[in-house]
Amino acid sequence: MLSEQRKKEILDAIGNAVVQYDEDQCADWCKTALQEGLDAYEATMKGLAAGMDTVGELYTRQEYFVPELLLCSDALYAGLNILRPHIRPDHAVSKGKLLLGVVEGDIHDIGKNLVKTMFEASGWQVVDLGKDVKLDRFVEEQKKIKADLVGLSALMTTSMMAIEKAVAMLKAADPEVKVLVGGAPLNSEIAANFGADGYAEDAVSAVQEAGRMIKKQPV
Ligand code: B1M
Repeated sequence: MLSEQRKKEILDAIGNAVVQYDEDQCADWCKTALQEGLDAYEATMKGLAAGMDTVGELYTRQEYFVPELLLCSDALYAGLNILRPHIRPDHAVSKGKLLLGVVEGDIHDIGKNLVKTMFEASGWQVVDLGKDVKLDRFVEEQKKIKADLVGLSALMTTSMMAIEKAVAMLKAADPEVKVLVGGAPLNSEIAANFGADGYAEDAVSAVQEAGRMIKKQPV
């Protein structure tokens, strides 16, 4: 049984490897996490994503710049590739088909990829349109594949305005469509004002919210 102290040591080491953009260290510590029985999702969120939060602070303080952010992202992905196959599905949630993407003007896709990972781990089929996705592409794809949910992600206060447009376009094409939105600048109030049917602040709650949305349970 892993002690709390050892767990913290491993999570801190994973986070530090992201901050120091050390891909090898990050992958090695993620392997150690698995070998020592740490939950893969906990290692992802409290190790990799926590490290990326620190990176964001360094960027805000102008100690890191875009090149460092990219290197830190590479380190995060080196760890995520190790952990992803071990993220356990949550059998309690409903399965369905999700059309997912980051809206136009926004190339941040780490959070969207974590959302995708959690949905897939939970048995959903995910059609991933990627990042910086033109809004009419969401509408066209949804017409073709008729997903149970459309998931829109935005990481910037500027790009999140595209979410409101996308929701309106999707609803104009099909008033029955259900749209789930998320990303750091959003909250449930903004999501509701944008006309979205659901909002989630992280990848796990996104799957739970999706389950609720497709079962049409009351909020
Ligand atoms: Co940039 N960036 N970045 N960046 N970047 C932010 C977002 C920023 C907050 C940094 C800052 O100023 N402190 C800032 C936005 C400011 C704002 O608008 N409020 C910013 C900026 C300004 C920029 C550029 C404009 C910089 C420049 O070029 N001068 C540029 C943007 C270019 C563009 O998009 N057009 C830019 C570029 C980049 C990189 C490419 C270098 C890199 C992204 C690499 C990549 O994604 N492949 C990058 C990074 C890494 C960041 C920070 C440091 C980290 C983002 C991240 O990955 N977080 C970020 C600062 C920060 O967030 N602290 C910053 C970790 C991730 C796990 O969390 O994405 O929030 P997150 O996802 C969560 C939830 O939000 C939620 O679940 C996820 C998992 O739990 N979620 C959903 C997300 N989508 C969801 C969808 C759902 C449900 C939940 O349903 C569908």
